Amino acid sequence: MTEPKKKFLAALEGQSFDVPPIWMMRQAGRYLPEYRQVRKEAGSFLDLCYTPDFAVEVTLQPIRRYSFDASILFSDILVIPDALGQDVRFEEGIGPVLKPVTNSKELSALSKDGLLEHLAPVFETVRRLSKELPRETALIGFAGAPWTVATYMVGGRGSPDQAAAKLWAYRAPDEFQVLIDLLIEATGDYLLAQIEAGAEAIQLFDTWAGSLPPAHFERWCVEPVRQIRARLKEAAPHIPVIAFPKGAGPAYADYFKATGVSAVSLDTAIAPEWARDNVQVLGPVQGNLDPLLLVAGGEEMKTAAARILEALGDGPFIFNLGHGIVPQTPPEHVAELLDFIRNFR
Ligand code: 1CP
Repeated sequence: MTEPKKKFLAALEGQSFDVPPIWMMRQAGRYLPEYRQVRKEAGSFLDLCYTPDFAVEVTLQPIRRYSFDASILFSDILVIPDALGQDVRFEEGIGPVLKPVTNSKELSALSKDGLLEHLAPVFETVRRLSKELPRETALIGFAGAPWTVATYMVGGRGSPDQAAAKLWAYRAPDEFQVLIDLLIEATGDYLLAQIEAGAEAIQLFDTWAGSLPPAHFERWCVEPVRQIRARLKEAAPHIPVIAFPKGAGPAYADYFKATGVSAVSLDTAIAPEWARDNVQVLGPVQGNLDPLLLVAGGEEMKTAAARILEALGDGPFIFNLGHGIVPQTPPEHVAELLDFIRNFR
């Protein structure tokens, strides 16, 4: 007898449900006391990512608490620069700190030789998760999209305007293209290895997609994701790919068509009715409650969740946030929201 299709994967194939599948970006993390405990034990953040015992445990924590329909591998988008040979650290209270790559010479010091060996613990984590997860829970692998990863590699840390990467891309596009091409290849290798280890769907995070003007958005966000998607489609045609071009605004629709991804994840600023009429007509969508409404909880959160469910619930849809859960989120608000969604119809 064949097992019934997991709800999250069925939604990505176009099915609709009375109660949509639910997961949340950053569903593992500092808002959970049990995460903070393991994080302390692990020492550094990268040690947490590269130690399968710890990474498996923190991936499973939100599944145990909330029975989400999908779990996302615990890792970070910045393991790629780390594996390429860039110096990457995570500092308490600051976030990621990288030794910036700012010219061709520094760029040529990076190499994808040994990438998969370096990332072997991540694949081990995926293998273990695919055995340990409840049978109805799907396993999502992920990576950062090339543009977003490049903003950290060039800027050396998160920045409000991504100025360092933008200036390089504007002043010397052919040089910057070399970095993006390296990331397209490395990311493709990395994701195919996650799929081989048991990832059942892939999400590409392009957190800083919204900072580029249209022609540059096409070159640095759409085209790299299109190439990665095409390679995965060729090598692993049955694996759905979700893209999160945060801040893309009205370009969400063209982005969906041009990249050929299976679904898009909507950010908080997108009106759900607009998304129904312009994006969901193209395929499944995921989103998009403001993570700060989850912090606030109560009626304001429920009203916003209801509007999303009313607008998008009749088509292929996955309930999620418009960006990741923030550390000050009360865990009981997550339970309150799930209860609301699961009893909405
Ligand atoms: O101290 C800690 O515990 C570190 C906090 C943390 C966590 C929990 C970081 C550092 N990364 C992660 C895990 C993570 N990051 C996951 C897996 C967990 C899950 O989703 O449940 C994922 C998918 C990411 C993706 C990620 N990392 C993105 C894209 C999504 C997004 O949130 O926009 C980005 C931009 C990063 C970089 C990064 N890593 C960590 C931080 C604090 C940041 C953001 C820095 C900034 O604001 O610029």
